[in-house]
Amino acid sequence: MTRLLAVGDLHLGRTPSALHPDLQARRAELGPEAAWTRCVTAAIDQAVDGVVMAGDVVERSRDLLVAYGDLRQGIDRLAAAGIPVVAVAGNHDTLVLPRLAAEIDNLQLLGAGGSWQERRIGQLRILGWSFPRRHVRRDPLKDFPALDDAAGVVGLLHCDRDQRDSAYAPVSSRDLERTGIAGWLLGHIHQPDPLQGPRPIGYLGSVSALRASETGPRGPWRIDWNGHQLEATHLALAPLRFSALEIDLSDLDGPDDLAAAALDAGRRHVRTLLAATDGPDVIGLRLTLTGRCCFEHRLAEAAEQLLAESRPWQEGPVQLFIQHLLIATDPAHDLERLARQSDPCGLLAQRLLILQDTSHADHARLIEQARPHLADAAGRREFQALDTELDESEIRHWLIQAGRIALHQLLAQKQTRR
Ligand SMILES: [Mn+2]
Repeated sequence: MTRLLAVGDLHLGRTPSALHPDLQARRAELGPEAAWTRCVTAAIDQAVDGVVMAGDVVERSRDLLVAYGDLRQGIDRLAAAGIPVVAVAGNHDTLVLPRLAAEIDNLQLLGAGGSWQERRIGQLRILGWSFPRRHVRRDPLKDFPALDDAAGVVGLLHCDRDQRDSAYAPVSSRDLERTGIAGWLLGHIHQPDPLQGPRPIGYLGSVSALRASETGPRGPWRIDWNGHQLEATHLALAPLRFSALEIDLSDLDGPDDLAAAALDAGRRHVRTLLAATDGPDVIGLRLTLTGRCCFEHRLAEAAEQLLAESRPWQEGPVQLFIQHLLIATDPAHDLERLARQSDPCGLLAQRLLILQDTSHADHARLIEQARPHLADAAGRREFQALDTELDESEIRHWLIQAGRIALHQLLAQKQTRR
């Protein structure tokens, strides 16, 4: 049995963006440095045999002294617990990571200069490759060593998967699989992959949410080797996370109920999270307002006011704030009237009516017009883990949702111009 803690894109030196102004003073407790301290504690508590880091440990090359203190402190604690640290350099820390490794005894850079290098941790052999310069257009797997025995070998690589023309070490999923090793722990893309199954291959993701668009759990992974296969477990220990929630406004009586609905959605979300994990310290809520709203004409103003004036609030051990509000309600009662206009709002309303009516003569044509565009988006790497075969109801759902958001924004522009 061998256990690792695998750390993805850490970006020490980057401050978390999109925080509420009231939380700015706590920025240091919510960023990558705090997440790193928690990684170190987790590694010691879970008695791992080694910590592996998949690159972009540091945000910028001039951040040697920004990162040195925090990284050093953590690595010293790991050294005291007898836990070695192995890292590969990514495109952000190409220059600074080798320098940090030269300064810190217990930090080993793997695959310096872009040549594959192996290091044993417990029963596992870690095979890593580091960025030799900031841009690398050559596929590093072209030089992957021939292995007599691929059992118990784990690949550690910062790379751009399935983006053939990328300047950030392009590799293909097929070639990763073809190596036949026990698993691949990848850095670069901040959205973590599921890493499920007996042979986990994929992105570890950012260790803490660096942008509001990085929604969902963030943290390192515990990797267990039982002598035959790997098992990956996500440890969602980041102090800050962003969560995308939908609020159905159909039962609300007026704009004054909006804040209570947000409060309720946040409370239920925290309850669900705490049932499964410890939960983060702070959650930024990204709320999408849906349903049939009876105060549609006052909704944009109410949402804007809520976003501008609401302050963070406490829900058990978690502090919440509203980071973003998006209106995607169903303006059904207005559509018929709007559709009689010949301006952009009217044209959009006409199409929304057609999309909502599956028996309309033009319905199928609109869906088929959208299919190639949506298929293109669905094929992008962000959605690779998802099913890219779009069925008609999905296309319809996304078109209606996007149409409603656009219509709300058009109507809001008209109102401000008045
Ligand atoms: Mn990167």
